[in-house]
Amino acid sequence: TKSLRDTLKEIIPAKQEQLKKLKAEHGDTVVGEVKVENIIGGMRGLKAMLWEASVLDPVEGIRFHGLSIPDCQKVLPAAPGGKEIIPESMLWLLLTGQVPSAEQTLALSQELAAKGALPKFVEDLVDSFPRTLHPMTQLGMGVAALNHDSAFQAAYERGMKKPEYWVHTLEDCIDLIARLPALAARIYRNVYAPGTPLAPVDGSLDLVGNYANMLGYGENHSLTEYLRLYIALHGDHEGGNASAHAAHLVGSTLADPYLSYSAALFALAGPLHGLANQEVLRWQMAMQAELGADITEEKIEAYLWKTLKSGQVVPGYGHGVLRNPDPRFIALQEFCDGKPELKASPIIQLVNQTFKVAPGVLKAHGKTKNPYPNVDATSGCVLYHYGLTEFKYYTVIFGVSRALGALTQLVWARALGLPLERPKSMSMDALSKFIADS
Ligand code: NMX
Ligand code: MLT
Repeated sequence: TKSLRDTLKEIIPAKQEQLKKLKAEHGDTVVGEVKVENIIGGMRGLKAMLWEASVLDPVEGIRFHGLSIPDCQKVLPAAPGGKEIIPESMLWLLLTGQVPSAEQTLALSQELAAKGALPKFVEDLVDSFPRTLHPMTQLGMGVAALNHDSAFQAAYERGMKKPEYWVHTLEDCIDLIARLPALAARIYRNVYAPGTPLAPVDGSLDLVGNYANMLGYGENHSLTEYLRLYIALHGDHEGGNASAHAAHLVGSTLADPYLSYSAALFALAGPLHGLANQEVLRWQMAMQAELGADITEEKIEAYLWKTLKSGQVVPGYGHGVLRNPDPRFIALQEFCDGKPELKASPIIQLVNQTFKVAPGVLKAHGKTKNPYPNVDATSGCVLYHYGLTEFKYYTVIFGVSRALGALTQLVWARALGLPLERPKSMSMDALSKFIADS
């Protein structure tokens, strides 16, 4: 069976040829128009970047190289003894566009485990952080510091040629993905259980098997499976989301993958993006505390209005692209539906009750273009059910995941020789003058 590197070597020339042709034959084809509302509206809807691994349809949701989430659940290999898709098989799909065999997936798990330990200086750095520093800040700083050992940076300093860029980028990306669980678990231990032992990376486990083990949940097979699904599904959401886009922008300067991905993490740490999963739990818990034991749909509706009237967003609802319930939300709900103890969990029931009421309230409120839940509406609440209750940590798990897609893009950006990203900005005066003159 072919290795990941040989598979990539085989497919890269055809993709390079495809790009060359697109540029030469269709470079001046018009794809869309730029309106003033795009310029002042966060570039929403503007088709302005190349992203290979996934495409987000507003109605259907995400497809990874054409495969929907249910397709992926049918064809992507699980961990030995598990049923859910795992980040390794998702990473292989994202990088190559091909479905890996069980053997290829296992080989990737073994490679990641072999490379999973942190350098001592990063352990010391992370151990020096105050416990009160937000886990996402710690994760971003730890990832940036890993660039000490960047193969790409070392090769660049030696004067490598452009065709070699992707090779060293890939090595850094694999090393980074391999080390994320040890880094993320160390942060968890330091913040929430200082002084307790931390399991070493176990060569016989898959990436999430190791992560769960290092978090202290290795015995909980159900949570480990949930984390596998969660991390595989959050891996990529096309290119325009803030974290992926940040990694792409920084990567376009030829900064190494560690620096590029730390930028992604700091974007993910914002409440309108990845931090929403911690905000959802906080909000649902406050709702539970205020409404007491007898929670009815009418009471939830009133609570939703109270949130909106106080000028806050309803966390976990709305989306920059989606105009339907997020299929990742649906997949996580289905995971819960298949498990009686999850179905009976008060927090999951509250998520379900909120889902029944919130779209109607948001429609009546009339502002959000998408009144439906995104993935964050449930992802953290499931963790809470499992006893992983430290909600300030939740976005770190998202951060372990998003590396799959953001780093895949970096490999392809280097293989395709994509240029520095540098859009043109305009001042309001320049815009007004342009409008007056046209
Ligand atoms: N609750 C209340 N108001 C909302 C919501 C919401 N959930 N979603 C959008 N709006 C408002 C939004 O603030 C804006 O108001 P204004 O004109 O006063 O600025 C208006 O509706 C139009 O916004 P949209 O065009 O529908 O949304 P946009 O594309 O700008 O933003 C989000 C998308 C996701 C930032 C937005 O829906 C939101 O803030 N949602 C809550 C936070 C959240 O769940 N984020 C997680 C996204 C997923 N992720 O994992 O990253
Ligand atoms: C994501 O997964 O990145 C979020 O759903 C936000 C987005 O796609 O813009």
